[in-house]
Amino acid sequence: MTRAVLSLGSNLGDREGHLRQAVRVLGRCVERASGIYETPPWGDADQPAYLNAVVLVSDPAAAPHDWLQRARAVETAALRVRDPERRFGPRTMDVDVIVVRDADGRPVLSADPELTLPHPRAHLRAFVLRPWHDIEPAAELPGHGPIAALLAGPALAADLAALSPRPDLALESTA
Ligand code: PH2
Ligand code: MG
Ligand code: MG
Repeated sequence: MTRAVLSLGSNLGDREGHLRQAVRVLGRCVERASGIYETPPWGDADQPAYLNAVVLVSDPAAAPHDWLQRARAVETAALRVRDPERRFGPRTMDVDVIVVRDADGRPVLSADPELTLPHPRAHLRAFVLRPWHDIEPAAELPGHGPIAALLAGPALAADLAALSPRPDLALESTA
């Protein structure tokens, strides 16, 4: 049994459709889904704005690495093409594994370069922490403390101010 926090992002094509498809592909694993935010591109300014959201997932049968497999399956379903020249470049769908917790709620730590846990840049990314905080306000990012404290700190203030909630969009389909 593991639980994971996954960050979803899209900045090419039908961005909302890609996020909703991600939730469909993840299926019954999805316990909670955040609202959608419009966010300026981080890390590589020369690309369109993103839609970002976060989902909490769990599966009695999933080992930590299974979440990476599933993240890639979601990206493949959105026909993502990887550009090796642009690590932080545009993409139809990006699913990042932010944290994984074991059956007792303890965070899984991993230095595997394929799946580093917790995600090594999560503490720098308002577009991850803000939607995550909306659905799990007491969460902690191992090594960095409560995400509420990270969001209240000066380092993220400018990025947070640049996020716009998109209440006109919804991650979970009622159709
Ligand atoms: N993902 C990236 C690079 N930059 N910027 C925003 N706002 N949102 C993202 O999801 C994002 C990004 C590569 O993973
Ligand atoms: Mg990413
Ligand atoms: Mg990624």
